[in-house]
Amino acid sequence: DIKGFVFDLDGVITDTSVFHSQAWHQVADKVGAPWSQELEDGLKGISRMDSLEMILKAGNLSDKYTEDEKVDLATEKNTNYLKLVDQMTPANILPGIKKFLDDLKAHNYLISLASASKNAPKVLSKLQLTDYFPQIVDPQSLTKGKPDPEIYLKGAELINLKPEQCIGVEDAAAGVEAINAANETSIGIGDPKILAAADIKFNDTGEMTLDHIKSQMN
Ligand code: G16
Ligand code: MG
Repeated sequence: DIKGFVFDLDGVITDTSVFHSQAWHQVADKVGAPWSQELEDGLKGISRMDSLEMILKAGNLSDKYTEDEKVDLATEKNTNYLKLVDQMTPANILPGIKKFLDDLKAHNYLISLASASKNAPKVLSKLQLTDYFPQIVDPQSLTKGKPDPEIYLKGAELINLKPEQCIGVEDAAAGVEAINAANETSIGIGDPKILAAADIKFNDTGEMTLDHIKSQMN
């Protein structure tokens, strides 16, 4: 029986993925790496340093920068990103999410957050959703990023559930892969072609209700 939900943040609770892309795009232009929709999609759910590495690789620039210079570039991206986050309000919560979280609470489901973002607590606070997520996986405690299952296993552990008792909710292919590898039930929100591996698929957050989930389970 499902007893809890482990949530991704960016692209599920709110659309910070647009801000991440914008902030990285500025860095890509600066270093002269080519930007594409494919690269943009591939960065979703990927940690900050891994994202930078993907961008540099796309421009064959990986060897051009020292580790220190790479840290500086990643810091620059984060500065760009935080300027955008600072303008966020509860109006940036994606459609249906507030009601879905209220329904989960009303039905006593446990909730945790499995975001790769070190800025997740700040984003939740801007959205005034902090109280819904008493358990947040600390991305600094991870040894591997998505698609490794580690973050989703920790998300279940934080709410004292077995992975099989949890549903993981994602917008990124790497994240769905992580949920499946953790042995949780996966919900993929977005382009069904990109999220083909998800157990349950919705085109957007507004479609995600407890009833719709139940009707798609087995
Ligand atoms: C998010 C984004 C990624 C971002 C990562 C790290 O993951 O989707 O694009 O690179 O967090 O974010 P930060 O630089 O703020 O630490 P998720 O797991 O919330 O989708
Ligand atoms: Mg995401």
